[in-house]
Amino acid sequence: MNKKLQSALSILTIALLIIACAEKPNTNGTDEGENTVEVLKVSPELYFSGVSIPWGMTWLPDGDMLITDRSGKLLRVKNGNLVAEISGVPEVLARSQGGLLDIEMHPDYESNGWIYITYSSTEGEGDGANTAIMRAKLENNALVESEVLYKATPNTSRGQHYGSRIAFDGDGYLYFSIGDRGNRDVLPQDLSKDGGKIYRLNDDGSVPSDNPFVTEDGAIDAVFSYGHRNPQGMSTHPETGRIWAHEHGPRGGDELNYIEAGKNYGWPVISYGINYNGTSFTDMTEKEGMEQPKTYWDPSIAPSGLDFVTSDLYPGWQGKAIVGSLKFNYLVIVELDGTEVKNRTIVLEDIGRVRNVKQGPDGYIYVAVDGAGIYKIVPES
Ligand SMILES: [Ca+2]
Repeated sequence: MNKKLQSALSILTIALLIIACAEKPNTNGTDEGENTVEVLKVSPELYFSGVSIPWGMTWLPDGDMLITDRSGKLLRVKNGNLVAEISGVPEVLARSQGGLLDIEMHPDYESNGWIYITYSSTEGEGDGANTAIMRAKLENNALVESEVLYKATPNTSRGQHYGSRIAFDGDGYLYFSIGDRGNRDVLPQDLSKDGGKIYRLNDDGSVPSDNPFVTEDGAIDAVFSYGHRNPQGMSTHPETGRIWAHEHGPRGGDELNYIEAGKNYGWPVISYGINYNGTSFTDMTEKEGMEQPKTYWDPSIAPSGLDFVTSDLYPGWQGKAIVGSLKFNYLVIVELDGTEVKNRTIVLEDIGRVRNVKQGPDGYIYVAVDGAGIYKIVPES
């Protein structure tokens, strides 16, 4: 081959690689790119152990932590010690993946006192349960002034894929996720049905007038995005104020998505995964009108919990997303460039089944692990 042809071919190869990189979600693993994450050594310190499935955690202005145990308990913890089990918690169907789920404070909690909770509720039509979101205030370690803001219908006796996570965006809108309830062929692509959606409400439960489907006949007004499988991680980017979410995919298809109004995230029409029994359900990984994930995990990590690091206690981690893995017992640090994923790094290997991860108001990252409790992640100096 002559030199000119050779160099033309290599330019073409590079060009094709760039195009491929631009179109496909980035799946870079632990060894790609400039990596500042590995430099930092961290170790987990057990902070609180009195919880079995620690789904949600948030903080009161005095620094006390509120922790939901999926079994139906809401715990108040001060300096790693149980202060109280909060009363007035909604009744939940604590079965399979259901129970007391996420908890989040209103961004203006100090002035209005509202706390938001998602859970599996048996209220309404049909056997079983479906995901609900409520708000309440805390008074003498009791929830008072409780209001149910949204309840997915109908109930189903299927035990899987309730979601659920809660987040407020930079403009104060309330988002929560509901999974496909094990009914992928019916719910996620049908805008008139609950399930497989991310919802957006005003903080009082009313529907914002600019929600994407308010003018569409038959569509549920509260829906913000659809085509989701089971989002159990959702968080607001600290700089943009926009929502990111990850979701449990099928085998080899867990996804991290940038959530935008009215967008279809494809489940189950497009996916990078296959059925857990090894059979295939779609041969499409992309389709016009459907969003690509920003990254996907193959093999599936079973992601749970998502936050962004802003703390200066973790040099090199700032601005990055942190994702828990239920399946592989570690944390993944995801480096972003705008809305694109640059690389992923595994940290805290063997910490246990990570149910949730959040940066606390004290700047420390807290990792909630099934069967173990809450760990405080301490950087080694
Ligand atoms: Ca998708």
